[in-house]
Amino acid sequence: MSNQTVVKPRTKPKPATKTERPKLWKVILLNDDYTPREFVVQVLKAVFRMSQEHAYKVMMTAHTRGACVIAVYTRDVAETKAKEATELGKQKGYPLFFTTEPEE
Ligand code: TYC
Repeated sequence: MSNQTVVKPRTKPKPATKTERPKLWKVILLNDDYTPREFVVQVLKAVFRMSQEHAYKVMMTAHTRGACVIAVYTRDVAETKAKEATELGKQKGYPLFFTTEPEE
C-alpha cells in the first residue's frame, strides 16, 4: 500500500435539485362572447388531440366559468400549442385566446 491512490467510492446521493423534473406549464382556455362553441371544440380536437366529448366538456367549462386549464406540457410545447390554437381563431377573425402559466 505504498504509493497507491485510494479512490473513495461516492456514496452520497446527488442533491435533490439535480433529479427534479422540469416545471410543467398549464395551457388555459379563456372564454369570450364571440367565438362559436363548435369552433372552440374543433380547435381543441385539432391542437390538443382531444376527443369530441372531452373537447365539448372543456369548452363548456371555459364558457360557464370564464377559463379552463386544458393540459400541461413542458414550457416550449405549452407555448407553441397556445400560440397555434390562438392563431386558428385569429385566422377566422375570432378573439379565441389560449394562455400559459407555470404550475406551482
Ligand atoms: N362563449 C362562446 C359563445 O357563447 C363560446 C366559447 C366557449 C368561446 C369557450 C370561448 O373558451 C371559449 N359562443
